[in-house]
Amino acid sequence: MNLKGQTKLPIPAPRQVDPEVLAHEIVERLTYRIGKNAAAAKPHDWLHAVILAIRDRVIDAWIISTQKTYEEEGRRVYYLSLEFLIGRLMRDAASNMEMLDDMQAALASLGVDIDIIAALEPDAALGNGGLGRLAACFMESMATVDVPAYGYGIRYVNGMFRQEISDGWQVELPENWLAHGNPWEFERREASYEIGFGGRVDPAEGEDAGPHQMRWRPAERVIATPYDTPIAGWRGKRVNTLRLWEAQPIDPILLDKFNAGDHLGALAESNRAESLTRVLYPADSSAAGQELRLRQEYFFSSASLQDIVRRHIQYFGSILTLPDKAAIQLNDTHPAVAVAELMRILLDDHGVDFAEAWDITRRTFSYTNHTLLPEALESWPVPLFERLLPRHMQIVYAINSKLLGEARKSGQFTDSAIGAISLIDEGGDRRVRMGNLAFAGSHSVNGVSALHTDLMKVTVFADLHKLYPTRINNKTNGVTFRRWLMQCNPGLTGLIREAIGDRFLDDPEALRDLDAFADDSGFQEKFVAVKRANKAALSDLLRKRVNARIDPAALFDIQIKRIHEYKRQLLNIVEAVSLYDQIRSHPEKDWVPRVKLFGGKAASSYHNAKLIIKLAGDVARAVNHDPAVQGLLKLQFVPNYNVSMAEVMIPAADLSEQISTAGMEASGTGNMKFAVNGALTIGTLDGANVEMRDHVGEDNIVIFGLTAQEVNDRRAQGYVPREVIGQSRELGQALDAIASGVFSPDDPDRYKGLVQGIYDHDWFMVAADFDSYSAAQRQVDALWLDQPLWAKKAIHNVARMGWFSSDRTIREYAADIWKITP
Ligand code: B1N
Ligand code: IMP
Repeated sequence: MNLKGQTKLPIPAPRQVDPEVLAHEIVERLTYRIGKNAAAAKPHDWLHAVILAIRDRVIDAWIISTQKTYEEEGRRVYYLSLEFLIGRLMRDAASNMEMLDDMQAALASLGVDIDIIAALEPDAALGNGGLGRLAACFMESMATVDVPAYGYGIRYVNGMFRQEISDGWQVELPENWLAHGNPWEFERREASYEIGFGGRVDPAEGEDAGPHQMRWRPAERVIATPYDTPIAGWRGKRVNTLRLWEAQPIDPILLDKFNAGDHLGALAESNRAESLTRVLYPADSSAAGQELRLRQEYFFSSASLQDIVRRHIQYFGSILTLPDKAAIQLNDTHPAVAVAELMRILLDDHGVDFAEAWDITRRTFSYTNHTLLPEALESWPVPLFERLLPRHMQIVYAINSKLLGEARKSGQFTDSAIGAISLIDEGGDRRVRMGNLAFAGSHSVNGVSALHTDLMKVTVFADLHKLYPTRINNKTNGVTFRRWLMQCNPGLTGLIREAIGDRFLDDPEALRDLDAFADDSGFQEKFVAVKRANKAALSDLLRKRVNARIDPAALFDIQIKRIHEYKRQLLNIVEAVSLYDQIRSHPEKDWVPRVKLFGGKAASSYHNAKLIIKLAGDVARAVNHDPAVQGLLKLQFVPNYNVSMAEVMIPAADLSEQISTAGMEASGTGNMKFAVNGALTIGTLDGANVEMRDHVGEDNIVIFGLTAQEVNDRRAQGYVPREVIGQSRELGQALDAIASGVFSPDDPDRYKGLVQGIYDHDWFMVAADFDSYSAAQRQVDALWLDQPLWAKKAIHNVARMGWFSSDRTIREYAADIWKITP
């Protein structure tokens, strides 16, 4: 069927937006869609009705965008990601459709407080942290800069777990974000596909079957059904689709078994299918490694590719032109099996010969690498891969033979270098290397910050880079300023508009004009007042949530991100302990009142990360209640850090902690959100911090610690942390206090092992960077005492962060990788 003719169908007329019309529409939705009148409506009903009213506007624009995409017949982008960390959508959609103020007024006229109902919307938390949130920022930016794009992922029933803190320890609880239904999504049963697992492979029958053509007969099959969510860009210019797959059984119930009395057996297949998309793996920066994870990866990659190929053939007739019309971006290696899946579709379903199939595949895919941490590089045991995906295993071997043939022919590689290029890791148990598969199967391989990209070329991908020297390129991450400035910080946004007008709303680089106000004392005062109001709001929230009393006048020093040893929350806590000692020893000094806030989740199986959370709580208890500290230092661990919490904490920060061991944080994106909201950064020269320093200027950021090169050199020379600790009295005292149970009298040995690790190997260089970090913190204190100077530097940060908009990042992807001009 050719659908081109359909594009001439009439499109809906634009709707009016004013408070009166909106109020009417809300009440109408409440009545006829939810079945309640205003008197009976509960807050959740109002939320639902409001979302439906916004959604109608979004749908109008969605239909127009979709038609435009079909008419233009240009290349589309497919962003494949196992994670989309979206957060709430109501304010985002209303603001992007330019109806937020009118909606607020409409609700007020109905006696409903928009803030109260907005807070009821659950976070769509289908991601762990930075990687998933980046995918969400990219979706919004692609719509904003008018790139026709689809996001493809999994509709997890249980996304990121809810974190509770019980007796100081992290407890993980399931979060049911779909409990009240999801008004943003549309089930599309007509676009379902079958996904196979296991079974056997036979040679294809028929006379014209080629030598590479096979027939895979899976032993097990499930159905993938999509749910579509519209994603609106700024000013509703374009609305793209996020398509998330749900697994369903082929037969919901086996009636023969049921009738024979085997009630559990009758539902076994159904449960097995549904468990595929039940939960998000809560691992950040580490490979999950279980069979269910590989099943999830193949499930969503196969469904997405079948959908992409189906759409392409429907409109363009032949699969051979796929690369001209489709650019598929792999968000890390989680969807890398898609490379083998497209090869299978080309070879087996369409009889394309191997060389041409490989050419089509490589022209279609591109791959983004997000980490160099060895524990995060995905690889699958060959026996598991072969059992689950026997046909794909054959294809991986065939690709490998071609790849290694090319490497040999080039004559520039030793046997060990050939081993590093291979798709199969032959050391120990044999494993399929997903990074090498993604690299080989793509025409572009990008890193996410300049430093990270440089390191890719000399570490994991050194040999592949030598073989294909033009393939690696950099695309420094960015964040969407709609959510991370305009929505989360209306006070600052209003102040900026007053000062420099509205141009920055459409072009974040126009924030530059604010540089002229950095020295203006009148503007500084207003700027400080906005920050102060945001701090008071956070302080109120923390009083309600965790009964914390924090003074908005103090310096708010915030570290929020996943808990990971390389991110060095431990360095921050140890420094706090040392500061605690110093305040007690020298109460007469001019100490700056500081509140240290921590937040973030630990992977369920990550012992040290959980221990670090407990330590933060233990130190907080001791410090916060010690009268000798006179309220000069407070610590607070904020439970269940998520996107919505980030939206309150980031605008309230004075100081942003970005203190990873240099060379280990691929980019960071939290760092960017803080700076554009007027926090100063204390950080290492890691990830995108390096480029942030270049943009904001080295006077406006506090850099400390070893560089990536120095970290490397120190390790190569044989780093002895015990010697370093011996030379730093402050560090030694702080570590010994922690190790000896000063903060854990109920269990004095609790932190022995953790501290011992620092003495023995200190892989993350906490000791090596401690003195430099501590000195940097005292530099921060001194600066705080000069409030106008602090304000000036903070304003420069806001003014100079425009380049870190994800719109810029997406334009670079479009121009250099996808080759499309929006
Ligand atoms: O991706 C972010 C970067 O800003 C961060 O620096 C980086 O750490 C993060 C396995 C990951 N890298 N790898 C992951 C996530 C889930 C998983 O199962 C690895 N996350 C990052 C965006 O570029
Ligand atoms: P970063 O690791 O500080 O760069 O964090 C990147 C971004 O990911 C943050 O700004 C948040 O938007 C998001 N993020 C990080 N950790 C979490 C988490 O535990 N829950 C929800 N969002 C997170």
